[in-house]
Amino acid sequence: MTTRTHHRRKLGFTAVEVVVAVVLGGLVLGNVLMVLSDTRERFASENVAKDVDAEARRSLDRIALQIMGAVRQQLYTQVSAPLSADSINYTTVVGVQNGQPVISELQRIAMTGEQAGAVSWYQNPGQENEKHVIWSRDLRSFCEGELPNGIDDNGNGLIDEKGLSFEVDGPMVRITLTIERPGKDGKPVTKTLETRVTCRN
Ligand SMILES: [Ca+2]
Ligand SMILES: [Ca+2]
Repeated sequence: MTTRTHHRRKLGFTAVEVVVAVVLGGLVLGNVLMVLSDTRERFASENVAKDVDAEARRSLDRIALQIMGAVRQQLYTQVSAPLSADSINYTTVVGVQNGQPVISELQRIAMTGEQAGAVSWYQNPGQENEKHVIWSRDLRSFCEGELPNGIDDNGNGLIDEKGLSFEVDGPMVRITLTIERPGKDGKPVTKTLETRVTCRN
């Protein structure tokens, strides 16, 4: 065997090695990219779930705080189970003057909007000096698992309750809220929260 043939054989072997290495490298890289893309998709859908969760909590806390500060005798929405209302009118105590509580202007928290519902807060609703702030834009039209059919589909004791519902029982108000956003895969991501608060004033 001459030195040249040996050299050529050596080169040929190296070329096979290179091809194998390239193929293997490609496979490894492909797997790494696949794992990365899976992870990214998982993070993205986890993020939507987290955002929906956070929005539901923030909205419910905001509503609950308002109702807790409401004046019991001036809770103008009195709907009891199995019925519920998608809005509530109330006043709050905003201070004390000469030993007497100072009552706020009329306020309202309501589900508004056509397709995608919104949680709206109003001061002086329907008046010239009305103030309107949207607290959330991702309200589901009906509570999770509920259909407009005259029965309590989701078994929570309320019939056909909306994405935002208030049920008043004396000084206690039960607030239910369902936030929904489309997920990365197109399927809706939904969060339903419920709380019961008592008007303090
Ligand atoms: Ca129900
Ligand atoms: Ca129903």
